[in-house]
Amino acid sequence: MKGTIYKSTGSWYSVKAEDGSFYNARLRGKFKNLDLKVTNPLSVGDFVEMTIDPLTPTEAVIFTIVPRTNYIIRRSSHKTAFGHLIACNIDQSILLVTLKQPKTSIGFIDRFLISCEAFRIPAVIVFNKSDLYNDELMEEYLYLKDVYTPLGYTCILTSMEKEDGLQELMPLLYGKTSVISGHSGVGKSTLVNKIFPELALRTDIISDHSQKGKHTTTFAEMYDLDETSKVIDTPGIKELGLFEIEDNVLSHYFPEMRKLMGQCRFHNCRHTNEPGCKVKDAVEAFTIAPTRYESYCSILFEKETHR
Ligand SMILES: Nc1nc2c(ncn2[C@@H]2O[C@H](COP(=O)(O)OP(=O)(O)OP(=O)(O)O)[C@@H](O)[C@H]2O)c(=O)[nH]1
Ligand SMILES: [Mg+2]
Ligand SMILES: [Zn+2]
Repeated sequence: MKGTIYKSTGSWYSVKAEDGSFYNARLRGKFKNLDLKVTNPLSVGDFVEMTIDPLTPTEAVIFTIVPRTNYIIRRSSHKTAFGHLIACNIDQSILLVTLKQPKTSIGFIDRFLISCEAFRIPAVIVFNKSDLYNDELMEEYLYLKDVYTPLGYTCILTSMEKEDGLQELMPLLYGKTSVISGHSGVGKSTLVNKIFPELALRTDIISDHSQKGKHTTTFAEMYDLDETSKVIDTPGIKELGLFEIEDNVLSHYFPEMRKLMGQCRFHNCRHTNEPGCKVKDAVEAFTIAPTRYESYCSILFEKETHR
């Protein structure tokens, strides 16, 4: 029987079968993740094949993972050479950020967007907690919106507290599987609770956590909005290590640099000190945002020191 993983809590998976019923499932025997070095062999969003245990009809055994179209992965916190799968087979990434309580860094936003570009996952940036923004932070939001919108990332300003901005976000969720990511405490679960008011129980649980960054959510979980729309709540990301991105392709994951591909004097230009570099020209002309170029350089140099 075919199924989709809705939740994973270590070695047990909650799987929704084709017929709509949920099973507690385990993986059969030892299961190696073919080409990925990851700490978890399966994640939310994985399509699997399973057999139902005739003795315990609510339990199933997974024996096949259908090849993934994409995945979001972060570096494992305890085994740094390994990744941890957050979600698979997704259509859209909703990156929830805040300019206050806690503040999301621009470097983090850019790293996250690069990993979305690498898998061609469209990304939406939701700036939450607008109720806490003063004039200066509102200006910062408007600046960032001007930076990211032309690159193809829709920016939305929300306040879950005031229920502002949801009317802009909701239409983007229909007909897709969306994963909601971001640092701990930015309001991911609060958003999921607004989308699914019937999960009121969960609201109760998290409403106590008035402080930031407590890592309230510990496992990713998927919810059905309707037949064709799914939303995945995920645990807060501390640090986003990038995987498998070579120096010479890094700029391809910056849409504004990708546009200039092949125009530099040297075909293997790294866009740092080379003469005749169109990317640097664009940075000087402010057609590439300085913050974006800074992110590019910091990732490039960080990769060098890791060698
Ligand atoms: N002022 C304000 N607080 C908010 C807003 N949205 C969420 N919060 C609060 O922020 C805190 C953290 O929210 P959560 O939804 O638990 O955050 P999370 O992103 O799920 O965090 P993790 O599960 O730890 O990754 C809670 O106290 C929320 O009530 C908002 O728009 N404005
Ligand atoms: Mg949460
Ligand atoms: Zn160049």
